Amino acid sequence: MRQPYKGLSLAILGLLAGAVCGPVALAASGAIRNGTTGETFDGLQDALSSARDGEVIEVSGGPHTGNFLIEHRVSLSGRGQGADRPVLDGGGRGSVLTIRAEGVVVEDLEIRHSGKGDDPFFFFWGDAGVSVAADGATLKNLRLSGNDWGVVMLGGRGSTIEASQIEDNARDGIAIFGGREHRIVGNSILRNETGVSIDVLHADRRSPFASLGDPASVARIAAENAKAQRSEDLLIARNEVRGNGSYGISATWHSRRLTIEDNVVHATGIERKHDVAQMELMEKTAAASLGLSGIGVIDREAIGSGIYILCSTEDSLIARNRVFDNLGAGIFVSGSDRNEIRANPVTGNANGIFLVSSSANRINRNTVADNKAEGIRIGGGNPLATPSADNLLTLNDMAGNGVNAFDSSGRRLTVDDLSGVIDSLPYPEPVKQQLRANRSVREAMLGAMLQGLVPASNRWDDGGHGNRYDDFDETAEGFVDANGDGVSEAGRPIEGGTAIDHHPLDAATVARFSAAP
Ligand SMILES: [Ca+2]
Ligand SMILES: [Ca+2]
Repeated sequence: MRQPYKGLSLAILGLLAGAVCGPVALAASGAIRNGTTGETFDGLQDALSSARDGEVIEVSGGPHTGNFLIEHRVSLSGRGQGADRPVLDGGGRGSVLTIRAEGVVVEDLEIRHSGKGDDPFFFFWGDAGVSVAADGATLKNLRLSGNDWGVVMLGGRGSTIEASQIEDNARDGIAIFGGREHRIVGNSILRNETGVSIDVLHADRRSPFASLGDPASVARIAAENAKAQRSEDLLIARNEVRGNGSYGISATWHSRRLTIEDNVVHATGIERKHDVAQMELMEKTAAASLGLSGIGVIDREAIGSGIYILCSTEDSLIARNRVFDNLGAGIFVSGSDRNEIRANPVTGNANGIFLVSSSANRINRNTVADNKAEGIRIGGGNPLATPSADNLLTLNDMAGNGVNAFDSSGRRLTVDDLSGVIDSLPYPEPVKQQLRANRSVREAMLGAMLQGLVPASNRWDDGGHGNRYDDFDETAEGFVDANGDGVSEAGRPIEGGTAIDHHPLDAATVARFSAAP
């Protein structure tokens, strides 16, 4: 009769054993602790949810797997062993850490393995290691890798990302949408799609690009663009930005008053390759929606550039960045006005500094050397692009470039210059064949287009001082300095058009001016 109870006793013993094991399990998860109150937690989310403003949540051990949300003004601090930081792991789903409260600090953690969006067109923001939609966040000494996006910042003001490693994320390392006064300082940002991207914030959580397939949406897109919050007053400084796929640092869509300074930007498009298939898919889809041929949605000349500012990025400073050995240009400026590009050493890129359809920029004191094609180039391959105007270039030191200086803005185009763009014109194929075959047809049909292409001019000197060209700084090369002041009385024509530097400098003179504060 007592036999059945024996089994029951064993079961109870088992339960008791489980209970005895309890404190052991708690000890392991005592890895999560409210450092302010001393309370320990089994789960990180419990600790974050119960914390009050001003408290510190300490994390060790791990990996802690899940999606974590911070809705209070707390600090989340990793307590690692030596150089190993405790790990938050998204388990391949969602954003790993989401910040929705002001003044949050996250430090000394590794954050990895977010979900990966299957949207091939980048229309949605997708999942991130850290997603911030709040003011005044501080992220420091983090390692973010293997996420879809490293950090996504949606709006907000006054957040800082510093001293962190942001590596090998599928999309951008740090993506800022409509941010104000954020500081991105002293990070290493390696082998992401783009290292740091700065863009506008649209209200409906995606690029309005996504709805281009719907013709009725065009007006809505325009309205959204007008409402969208641009990025302003950001500081991107002292980062190493290496080996990212498309661009090292990019800024677009009316971003303004950015300061991009003292960064080292190299091996863009080389350590990680730009995803050509992805680009063509995206381009085709966008173009089909717009009824275009699909050529030129993405500017191929800019791919692999170290620093790329485009689409009305204005009133910004790009200074003292070391930009070298990038697949594309060192610094590419497209459709962007009133920026200052100053004192950057730009070496060993395809082009050094490249401007397309950009006006009233100041480009001075840059050292532009050993770039394969042009050192400083104004005007791209597309003859239909609006010429750049009123840029001022002074005290730049150009040496060892394929062509030191090039400026096609002042050239008046002929009908034959347009031969190369016939493919992209919105005409039926038989008309294009006529255009290709018959000059008088080209004259008749493209003449009006030419009338609209007014040449422009840029200043390659300020009336007293121009730039130094190593192929025009000695008497044998045409440099004439009768009064010995280091400034040539003979001007140097700039290849590609009609521009002239009226006051070229010799090497000693440009060095002396550039050394001045
Ligand atoms: Ca020389
Ligand atoms: Ca002189």
